[in-house]
Amino acid sequence: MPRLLSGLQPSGQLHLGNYSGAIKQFLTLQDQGYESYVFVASYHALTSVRDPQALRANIRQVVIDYLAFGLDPAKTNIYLQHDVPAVTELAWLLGCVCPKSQMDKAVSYKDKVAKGIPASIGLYTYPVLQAADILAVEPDVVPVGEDQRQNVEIARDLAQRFNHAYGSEDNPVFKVPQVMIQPGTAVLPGLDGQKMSKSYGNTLDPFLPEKKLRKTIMKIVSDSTPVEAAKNPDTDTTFALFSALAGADDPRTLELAEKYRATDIGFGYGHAKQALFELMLEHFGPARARREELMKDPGYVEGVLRDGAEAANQAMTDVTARARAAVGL
Ligand code: AQP
Repeated sequence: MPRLLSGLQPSGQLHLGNYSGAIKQFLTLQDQGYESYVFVASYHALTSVRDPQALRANIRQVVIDYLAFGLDPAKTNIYLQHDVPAVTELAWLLGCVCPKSQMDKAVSYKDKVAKGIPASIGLYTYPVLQAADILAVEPDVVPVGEDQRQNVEIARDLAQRFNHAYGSEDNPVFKVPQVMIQPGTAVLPGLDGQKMSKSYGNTLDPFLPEKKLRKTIMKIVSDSTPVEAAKNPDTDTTFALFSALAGADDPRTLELAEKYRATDIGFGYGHAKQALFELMLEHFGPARARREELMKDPGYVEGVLRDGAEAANQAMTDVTARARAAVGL
C-alpha cells in the first residue's frame, strides 16, 4: 500500500488555500487506499507564533478541522510533531549534510521575512526540519500545494546527500519520496490578491459563521470594471477561488466564466462573490456541521492523537536506527 505524509502548521486558522492545495488531496488519497500520515507541524509554528495559549488553541483546532474536513482516523494517522521526538534528532543529522547555500536559496524564507515574520535561525533552517518530518516516515508521496514544491525538493536532495555520504546504492538510509501537486492548482490568492496565507491576514476561513463569511467574501479585491462591461475571469481573485473549489472544468465554473465575459446581463463582481459565498456554504456544509460536534468531544480528539502518535513513532523506528548507525552513533 503506498504511503503518504504531509502536514500543516498551526500558525492560525486553516483556510481555503490549505484546503485546496493540501487537504483536498489528503482526502482523495486516503480514500484511494494510501496509508496516510498527516501531522500538525507544531515546531514549525514556533517560527511565527509567540503566544503559548494561542499555539495550544491553534494545535487543537487544526486537529478538529482535519477531522471535520473528512480525514478518517481509521485510514489516516493524525499526530502532533512534538509527540514524535525522532524528527528533531533526524533534523540534526540532516542539517549536518545540508550546505548553507541550500538554505540561502530557499524562497519561502525570503517571502516570510518580507511579510514580517522574524528572521530567526528556526525560520531559516525550517526546510531541514521539514525534510526530517518527511523522511522519518518513509513516504512514497508528499502531497502539498505549489508553494511547497521547493521544500519537498530540498527534502529529496538531503535524502540523496545523506545516502551518498553514509549509505550504499543497495542499502540507502532514506527513501527518496515524490512530491505530489494536484495538476492545475496554482497558489491560491487571498482576499488581497497575494498568496493566501495564515500569517498574512488575507485568508478565507471555511468555518466562519455565515454572516461573517459573506462579509469577508465581499471584501475580496476586484478592479473597477463596471457592471455592464466584460470582465476577465482569469485575472480575478473571486473567480480563482470559485474555480479552485468547484473545479476548473465544473459546469458551474464554466457558466460563471461566461457571465464574466458577457456585456448584456448586468453581471458585476458582487454577483460573483455571492456565487462564491453560496458555493462555500454548500461545499463545506457537512464539514461545518461535523466541526460543531467535534468541538464538544475533546476525549475523542485526544484518543485520535494518542493512536496517531503511536503509529507514527512506530513508523519512524527503523529509519531512525538506520540513520544513527550510519553516522556512527
Ligand atoms: N495559498 C495557498 N494555495 C495553495 N496551497 C497552499 N498552502 C498554503 N497556502 C496555500 C498549502 O497548505 C499546506 C500547509 O502549509 P503550512 O501550514 O505548512 O504553511 P504555509 O504553506 O506557509 O501555509 P500558510 O497558510 O501560508 O501558513 P503561514 O502563514 O504560517 O506560513 C502546504 O501544503 C501548502 O502548500
